[in-house]
Amino acid sequence: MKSVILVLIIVAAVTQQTSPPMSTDLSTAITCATSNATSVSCNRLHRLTQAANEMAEKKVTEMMKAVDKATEKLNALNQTLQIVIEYKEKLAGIESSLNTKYLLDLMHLNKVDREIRRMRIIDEEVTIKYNRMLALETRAERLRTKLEDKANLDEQRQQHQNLLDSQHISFFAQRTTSYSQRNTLNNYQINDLNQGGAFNKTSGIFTVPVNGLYYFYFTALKTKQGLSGTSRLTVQIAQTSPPLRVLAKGYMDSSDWNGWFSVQFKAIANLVVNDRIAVQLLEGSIYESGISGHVTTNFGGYLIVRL
Ligand SMILES: *[C@@H]1O[C@H](CO)[C@@H](O)[C@H](O)[C@H]1NC(C)=O
Ligand SMILES: *[C@@H]1O[C@H](CO)[C@@H](O)[C@H](O)[C@H]1NC(C)=O
Ligand SMILES: *[C@H]1O[C@H](CO)[C@@H](O)[C@H](O)[C@H]1NC(C)=O
Repeated sequence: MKSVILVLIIVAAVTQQTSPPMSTDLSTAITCATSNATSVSCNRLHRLTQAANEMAEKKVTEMMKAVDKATEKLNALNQTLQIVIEYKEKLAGIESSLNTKYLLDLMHLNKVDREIRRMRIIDEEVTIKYNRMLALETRAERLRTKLEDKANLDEQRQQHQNLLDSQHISFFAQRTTSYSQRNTLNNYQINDLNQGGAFNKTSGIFTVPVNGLYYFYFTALKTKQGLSGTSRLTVQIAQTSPPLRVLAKGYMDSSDWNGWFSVQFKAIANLVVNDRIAVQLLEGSIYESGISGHVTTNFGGYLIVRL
C-alpha cells in the first residue's frame, strides 16, 4: 500500500507538467486503489503507473550509473591522492636527504672556511717569510759587496805585503881569507843574512827570485904590493848569466908599500827571475888578515821593489 502511494506520488510528480491538475488524478487513484475498479480511468492510471515505474527504474539505473561514475571518479581521485601521498613521502624523503646534504654541505663549507682562514694565515706567513727573505737577500747582497771590498782590500794588502816581502829578499856575505883567483868570488865563509835564500855562499852567486829593482854593494881591501906582487886591484859586480853585463866596477892602483886601500862600489839594477849576479876578481888580490872580528870583504844586496 505504502509503495503504491509512493509510486502515485512519483507518478504525480512526473506527470505534473503534462497532466490535468493533481486533485482530480489523486482522487481517481485513491478510488482505483480502494475499489477493484476496471474503469477506463483506472486503466489509464494503471498505464500511467507502469510508465512511472519504468521511468523510475530508468532514473534509478541512471542514478546507479551516476553513483558508479562517481565511485570511479572517487577511486581515480583516491589513486591521484595516493600518488600525491607517495610524492609527498618521496618529497619528504628528498627533503630529508636535502637536509642531510645541507648539513653536510654546511660542515663542508665550515671546513672550507676554516681552510681558507688557515690558508690566509699561511699566506700571511708566506708574505712575512718572503719579506724576511728579501731582507736576507739585501743583507746577503751587502755582505757580498763587503766581501768584494774585503777581497779588493786583501789584494791591495797583498800588494803592500809584497812590498814588505821585498825587504825580505836580502843577503850579506863575508869572506875571512885572502883571495887571488881570477874568478867569481866564491866560498864566502860567513853568510848570516840570506832572506829568501837566493844567495849561494858556495858559488857566490845571487839568483834573482822575482822581477824587480835590486841594490848590490861590495867592499874589499887591496893587498899590499909587497905581498901580492901587484899594486892594482880590479873587481866588479856583474850579471854573469850570458850575456855578461857589468853593473859596477872598482879599481885601485897604488904602489905604496905601506898603504891599505879599500875598494867599494854599489849598483842598482832592474833584473828578472833567474838572472845571476856575482862579484868577479879581474886583477890583483883581496886581503884578509884571518883575525877573528877583522873581516873586510863583504858582498850584499836586496830587492828594492818588485816590478
Ligand atoms: C583509497 O585507496 C586505498 C588503497 O589503494 C584504500 O586503502 C582506501 O580505502 C581507499 N579509500 C577510499 C576512500 O576508497
Ligand atoms: C850552491 O852552489 C854549489 C856550487 O855551484 C852547488 O853545488 C850547490 O848545489 C848550490 N846550492 C844550491 C842550494 O843551489
Ligand atoms: C477484483 O477483480 C479481480 C478480477 O478482475 C478479482 O480477482 C479480485 O478478487 C477482485 N477483488 C476485489 C476486492 O473485488
